[in-house]
Amino acid sequence: MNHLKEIDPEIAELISQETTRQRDKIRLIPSENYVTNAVLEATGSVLTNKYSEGYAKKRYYEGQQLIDQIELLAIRRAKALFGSEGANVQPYSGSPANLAVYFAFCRPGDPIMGLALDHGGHLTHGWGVSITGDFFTPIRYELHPETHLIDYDMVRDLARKHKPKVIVAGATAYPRIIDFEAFASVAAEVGAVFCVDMAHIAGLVAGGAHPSPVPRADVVTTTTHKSLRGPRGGMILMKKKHRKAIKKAVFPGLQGGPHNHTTAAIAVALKEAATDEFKAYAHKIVENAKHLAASLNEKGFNLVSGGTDNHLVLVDVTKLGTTGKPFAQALDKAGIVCNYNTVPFDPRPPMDPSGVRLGTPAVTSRGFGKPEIEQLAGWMAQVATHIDDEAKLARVAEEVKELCAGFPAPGMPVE
Ligand code: DSN
Repeated sequence: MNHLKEIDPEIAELISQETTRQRDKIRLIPSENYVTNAVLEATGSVLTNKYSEGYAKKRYYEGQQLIDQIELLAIRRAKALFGSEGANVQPYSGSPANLAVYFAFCRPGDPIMGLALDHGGHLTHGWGVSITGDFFTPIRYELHPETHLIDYDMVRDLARKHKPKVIVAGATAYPRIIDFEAFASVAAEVGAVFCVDMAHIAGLVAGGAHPSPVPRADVVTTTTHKSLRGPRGGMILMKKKHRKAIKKAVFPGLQGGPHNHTTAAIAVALKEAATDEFKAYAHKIVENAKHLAASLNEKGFNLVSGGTDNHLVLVDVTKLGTTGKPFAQALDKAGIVCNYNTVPFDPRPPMDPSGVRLGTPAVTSRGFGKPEIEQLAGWMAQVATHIDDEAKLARVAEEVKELCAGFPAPGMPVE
């Protein structure tokens, strides 16, 4: 970063400190990861200089000889990796991708159905403060109060009653496999477009570590930077019959020029995700999450739904005598970064809910396995009993740093 250091030493210094933070801490936010140097290089390339509104062979600017090839390559790779009939790689991220789907199939005020945010859904699945819950009429299904699994009876009942135009399956804090078949049959019965937001699990789907929604869904949205381990961006996969509607909704419906540096980096990530190495990585993410769940269970942590089938673990920490926010803050001081999160039927407010959300994509990228996960669970138990003990938290942070030094993460300079 020699040029940056010279032109803007303040920003250079902040990036350098963030690099150190990512290198020295255990990052457990389930939606974060470490991209490879190849993805970083494509993201930081001259492609950022180019405008290319439109789609390949039909642009509103000249000079697209190479941009077209890049976008077509990304589309081909997305279709091949996920087995989809169509792919749009222009959405700026997951939220615009979801909005584009609603825009493609709904008019303002139409009913759209998704998992309630406080039960593990996403803002853009129709939560009130989001444009998706304001411009459309949200119908929210929830988890079952005892099992904390998606209440498929509720999904069917609500769908029959409200006839949503779009039914969304997908979550940001749901540790179990989603029954796409069940959703597809409800959507078919009520004539809804079936959309799966697979942002969290895209890498698992790519690597065969989670059932794919692609064969059953009309459209599948995703971010590209979570378990898929690409740059910050979005994609929509679709059945052939929906290709035109999605195309129109993304551009000119919702966005201007695509971010070509991101498109190129998505193409790189998709190439990486098609390798046997990535398949092993995807399975290891799940193995590590299951092991983390089992280790935390042993130490008396209370896990939502009792465990996990995917990359994340949701923990209700109130039985440990704390709440989500102070526990997450203490963990951060101990070098373990997660986010506080509501648990199903949470009586506490979102700014200090009952739980924390933990995910294994990033630690798996740096090569953690069983022993490191056990060590991690041990540290988390120590933090739970020493939340206000600054010296203890600092000691754990030193130990965490030492462990991390032995597991260099992709894209991180090694000291
Ligand atoms: N904000 C993301 C997450 O952390 O789950 C979802 O978009």
